[in-house]
Amino acid sequence: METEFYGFSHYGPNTFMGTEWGNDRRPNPKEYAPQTIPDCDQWVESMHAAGMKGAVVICKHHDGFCLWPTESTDFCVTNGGGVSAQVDIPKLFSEACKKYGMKFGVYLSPWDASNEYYASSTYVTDVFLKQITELCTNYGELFEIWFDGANGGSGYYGGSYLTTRTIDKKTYYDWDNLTQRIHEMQPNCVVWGREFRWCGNEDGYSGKTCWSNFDVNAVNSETTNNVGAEDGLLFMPSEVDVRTTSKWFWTSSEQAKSAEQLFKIYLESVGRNATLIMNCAPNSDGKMPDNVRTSLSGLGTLLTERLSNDMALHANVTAEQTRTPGNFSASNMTDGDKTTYWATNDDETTGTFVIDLGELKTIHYVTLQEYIALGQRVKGFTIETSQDNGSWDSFATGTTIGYKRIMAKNDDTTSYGSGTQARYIRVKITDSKACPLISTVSVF
Ligand code: FUL
Repeated sequence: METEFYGFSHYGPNTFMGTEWGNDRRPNPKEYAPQTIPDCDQWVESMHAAGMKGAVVICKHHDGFCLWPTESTDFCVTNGGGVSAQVDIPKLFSEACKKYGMKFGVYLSPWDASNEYYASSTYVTDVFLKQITELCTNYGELFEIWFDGANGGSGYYGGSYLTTRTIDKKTYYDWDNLTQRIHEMQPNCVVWGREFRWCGNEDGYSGKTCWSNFDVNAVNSETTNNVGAEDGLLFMPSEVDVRTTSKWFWTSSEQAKSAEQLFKIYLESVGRNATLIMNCAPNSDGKMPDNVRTSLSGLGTLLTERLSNDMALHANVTAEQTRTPGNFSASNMTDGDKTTYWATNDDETTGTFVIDLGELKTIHYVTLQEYIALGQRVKGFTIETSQDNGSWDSFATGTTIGYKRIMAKNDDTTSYGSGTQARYIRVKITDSKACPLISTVSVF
């Protein structure tokens, strides 16, 4: 969750065919035909400029084409067109991530439309696990492995160039075993669909109420993924996956979303207790297109201008309740140390604190963070502002906080606006599953 914001690069045969899920036939490996070595350095540089802290590269999409020289199948870069045989995408991409100080992750589609063994157990043990093993051992440390829920069915990938082969997504891959194997190779890598959940849409938002807890019976239900489950037994945070254009793979006519649109997505994902994975699709020249680059760097500028200068850092905070004994004082929320936190006593599930900014300031956002290592607790809160510590105006009302909740005035993410004049900010935790633990309050 602390990684917060990272990228996705959809690139492969689809980039050259102008498709999202291939054509109604098995692609010819020669259709993946880079004429020069793809410029992964420039891809990652573009994502870094947006403020991302990591990036995930597509290594195999649903078409089954492996973008690295693999022993698991011939359907890979070794047999592609152009300079393909010299291209090892995870290698180039991981080197670029290292250069820009970004975490590195891989996407590997479980569903494989081309592999002759798909739907038999041989595929899982001798193809898919082999691919996972190659990616987990040859390219350095991974922070995330992305598996994708799309999986066969009655469309052309399940039908016309393969005989329809349906599998039970829950049991076929033996996820318990695969997850364990991944952790043996990559202890710090989080596993898609196991340790974090898809947010339930591809439009760039998590629920205003967003529990990191999840109900084991609800895994992969689109309706519940956005909100999570207050009493779910799994800690499985929401991850928002979204496109910077309207497609996952590049096509020549694609418009990029504006920096303002991407900023709104950020507020509605990172700002709602989810992580954000934003797709940036390179073109068939192996470059990140200019329009995407412009929006990404514009987003980076907005994040710096609007969310990096914390006016509450080292500000004076007083709380009406403070846990004793121990160091749980209100100043822990503004000390810039995410490992310290303010807490109430065990029997108190509400609490109030006031931040004094020292002078009148123009504020746009108030950010709250729970000390999430001890579980997500808060169910309701209000934020008010005052110029004189006497009369108070409502700023916003919310439900869950979680790892991070960014509140705009009235929780309205649509426009930056002219801000609110305030010296004092009062936060009331109105409901919590257990005594609230707040590690950070920030004001921007
Ligand atoms: C979806 C896939 O079908 C898309 O092609 C894309 O990879 C997206 C991230 O997930 O389920």
